[in-house]
Amino acid sequence: MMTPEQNFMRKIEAEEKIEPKDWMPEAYRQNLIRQISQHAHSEVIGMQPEGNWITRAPSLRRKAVLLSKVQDEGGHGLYLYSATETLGVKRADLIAAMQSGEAKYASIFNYPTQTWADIGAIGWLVDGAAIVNQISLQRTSYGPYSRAMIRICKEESFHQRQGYELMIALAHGSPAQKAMAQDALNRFYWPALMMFGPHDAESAHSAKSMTWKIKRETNDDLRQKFIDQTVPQIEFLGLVHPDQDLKWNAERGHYDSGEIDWKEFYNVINGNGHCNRQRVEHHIRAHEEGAWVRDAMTAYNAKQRAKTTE
Ligand code: FAQ
Repeated sequence: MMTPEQNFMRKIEAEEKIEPKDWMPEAYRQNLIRQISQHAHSEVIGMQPEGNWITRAPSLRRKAVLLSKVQDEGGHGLYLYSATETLGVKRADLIAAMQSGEAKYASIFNYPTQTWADIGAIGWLVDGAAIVNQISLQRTSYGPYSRAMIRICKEESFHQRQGYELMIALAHGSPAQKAMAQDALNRFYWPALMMFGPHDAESAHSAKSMTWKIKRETNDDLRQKFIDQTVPQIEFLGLVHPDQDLKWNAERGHYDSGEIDWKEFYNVINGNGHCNRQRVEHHIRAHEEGAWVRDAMTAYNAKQRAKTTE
């Protein structure tokens, strides 16, 4: 007879998904709540940098594409909050933890979007980095998270393509447009590498998350994939690679990279990036302005329940 713990590890080893009603170690549950809720917060906060450009998109086509992309990100946040709620927590508590600064969201969304080219760079590099990570997470051991990732990746690949297509238009446009594309690449390249988190040796949660198959590949391995795939994309655009130390390493079969500015990374994740305060304040304001919608839904649900129990 197996103990619940042994049965849990048997399922993990056999690549069977863990479902909400299955027994799971408390630390597994807590680690999932932490990661999935932070992922949800990232999707929702991630609407702000691009939302900033919806009213200023240069054509109706670009505006429709951007509007639709930003709406998708909101939808991803909702699936991910629902996936987190299957672990026995309330969405309102998760949101309160993000608003108080107790729970993090991806560092990248604390950088400002200064020009229209930044919208291209975000789709190409930020969604591109998110996909590399999320493809791997499609095989995560927790069923609801894994299924959410499959759908989200389909939408993210459209996001990545629209961003790259925008960059092609700028990079092959006038000299001023090409310069704008280069500037956006220079500003977003390093923060995109930071999205994969600290080096494996510094990553507090990785070892446990890999054993439990919450994460399937390490921070450094995923970052390397992204670095390697981005080099030919930069070449195709005819832009200059922002990493002066980048070199092909034939022995490893990968590019060697310059070092990330970890001081900047920790500064941003600890709340002191360029836009941290602005992002959270905006979220709180929008949340408060939407209180009447939540109140109306609660009242409606109470009325419906009263009707069915009459
Ligand atoms: N930013 O021990 P680790 C998107 C924190 S989706 C902020 O390595 P872990 C779509 C980490 O949370 C982007 N914090 O942690 C989109 C932990 O803090 P804690 C979001 C970071 O969990 C596109 C501490 O540092 N994607 O972009 C970051 O094993 C465009 C120690 O780190 C996901 O969330 C960071 N970059 O590995 C939307 C994917 N890195 O909790 C709109 C799912 C680390 O102890 C527009 N998440 N930290 O206080 C993951 O894969 C993992 O959670 C990692 C971090 C890889 C992010």
